[in-house]
Amino acid sequence: MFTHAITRLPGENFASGLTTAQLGSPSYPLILAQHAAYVDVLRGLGLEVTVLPALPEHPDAYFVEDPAIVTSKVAVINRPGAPARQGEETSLAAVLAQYRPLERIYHPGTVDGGDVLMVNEHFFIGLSERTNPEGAGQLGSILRRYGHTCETVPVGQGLHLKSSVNWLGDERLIVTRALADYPGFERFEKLLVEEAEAYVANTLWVNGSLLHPTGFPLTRQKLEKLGLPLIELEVSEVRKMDGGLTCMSLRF
Ligand code: CIR
Repeated sequence: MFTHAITRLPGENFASGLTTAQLGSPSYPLILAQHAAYVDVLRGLGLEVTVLPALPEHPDAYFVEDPAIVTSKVAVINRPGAPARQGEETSLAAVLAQYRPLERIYHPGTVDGGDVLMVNEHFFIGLSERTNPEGAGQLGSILRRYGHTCETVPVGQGLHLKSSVNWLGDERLIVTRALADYPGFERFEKLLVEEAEAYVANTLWVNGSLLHPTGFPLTRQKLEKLGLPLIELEVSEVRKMDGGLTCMSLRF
């Protein structure tokens, strides 16, 4: 169960962040409202939520999931894979030091937290354009030193590993077709997301509830069969910046 979450407000210049999505220009008032609704949902699920101020020099910094990883035992300060995002991790370190011992990823390693999928004490580390083998190796050594287990997964398509696969509690994953047959996921029951609804693979488990983006009726029907509380959130403006529900918080 999570007791805390760290989030960061999007800044006025958030639209100058990195994106490959061609979904039009995002609205600042709307993303602020969507972010506020997200924070409210986390609070409603019993988490103590820290909302950090925007970092004007890093327009993507509200995607706090990427510059750090927090486990039950340690916080890892990442070296983000996109040069424009390097530096976001600095102010997070001071915050996370209140909760966990800190470890770091060093040059030439790069790791984005969006590539790190936690399933209880086991970690799947995606190798992507953002997380390189050196970074994954450093992260693996840190995690093992703290008693965790881990393995790497080639990401293939999508920005991060968690763009395509997420944990739904127990031994269940939500996963796109591209990763559904990955041997490392064999032991899981899989909720398959069709190509047209790929974005909903970024569904977030929080204390037994599932937060998912609005607008994916086929997958919603499958999620309903799990019998877990479902919370639908509008994240249109976040999606325009290649982000999703998992990206906007660190939960621990
Ligand atoms: C980026 O390209 O880095 C941001 N615009 C989006 C990051 C999304 N983060 C995530 O999936 N964990």
